[in-house]
Amino acid sequence: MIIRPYGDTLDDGAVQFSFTLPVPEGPRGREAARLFVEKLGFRHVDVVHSSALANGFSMYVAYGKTELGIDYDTIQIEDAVGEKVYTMAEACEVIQTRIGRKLVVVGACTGFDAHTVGIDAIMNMKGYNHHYGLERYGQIEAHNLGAQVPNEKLIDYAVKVNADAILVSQIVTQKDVHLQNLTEFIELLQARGLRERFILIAGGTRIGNKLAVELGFDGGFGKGSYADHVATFIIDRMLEKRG
Ligand code: B12
Repeated sequence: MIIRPYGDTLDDGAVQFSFTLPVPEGPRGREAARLFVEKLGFRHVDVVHSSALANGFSMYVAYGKTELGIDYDTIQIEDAVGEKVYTMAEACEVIQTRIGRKLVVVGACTGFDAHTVGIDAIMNMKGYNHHYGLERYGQIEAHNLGAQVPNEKLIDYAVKVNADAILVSQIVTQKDVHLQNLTEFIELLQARGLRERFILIAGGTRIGNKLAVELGFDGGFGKGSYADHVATFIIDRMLEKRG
């Protein structure tokens, strides 16, 4: 099935753009914006909004139409967890009966990244969007170190409490700082011979399972993730490791 974006009518190919240009707002800026969208291959381009941002800078909203489409049937995704996601009660039951001890999970938002809400959503007692966080799980000992935690400190802490899994949150992705930071984290673990000791999970708005695995993590979680997904992933990995 071929699909394409639409606006007024199904299949009309309409796309909305929003971008800034380093020029003053005005007719010349608007024409530059129109030509830019046309250059991307869109037709029937219309600049519907423009405004000045600061001296010499302006922003634009434009519409354009495309005939390109995507074959939806060929799309494959690689999520970290499959269809079966344990509820909190199920997760605790499996940990108790099949692992036989509490799991220790340590998490932080690392580097200079100050965004705590994402890691809190996964770890804090109250959780997020009607899904309790890992601190609420009776069979999980959760340590949330907060934000702006240096990679070394997170690793030291995980060693100290003998963690089973380490959770790393990265929300700021400007200039690919998340890639540098996550890579440094893996390199530090490798240098200390600790890579295989922990189940490593990366998460954040622009993190997916594929990217996380490419960077050397066991799994990755993006938007819409809950503690349920993370607990399921850790349990499945623990059971896999134990054969
Ligand atoms: C709140 C907020 C802040 C607050 C943060 C307060 C706090 N205590 O966290 C404050 C004001 C401090 C802030 C600061 C900055 N912010 Co800010 N901030 C936001 C905002 C509005 C919401 C983020 C949020 O809380 N989302 C809600 C949570 C629940 O969603 P989430 O983080 O995606 O988490 C979910 C998943 O990603 C995943 N997840 C996340 N982490 C993890 C970890 C694991 C292990 C797992 C499994 C899953 C997981 O699960 C969560 C639940 O589903 C976003 C814009 C937005 N609407 O997203 C910008 C945004 C993230 N901020 C941005 C920026 C640029 C900044 C600043 C650099 C601004 C500045 N110039 O000073 C500073 C950063 C300073 C720093 N050193 O980090 C940009 C980032 C752009 C980019 N691509 O890098 C955004 C996208 C805004 C924007 N559009 O420009 N910010």
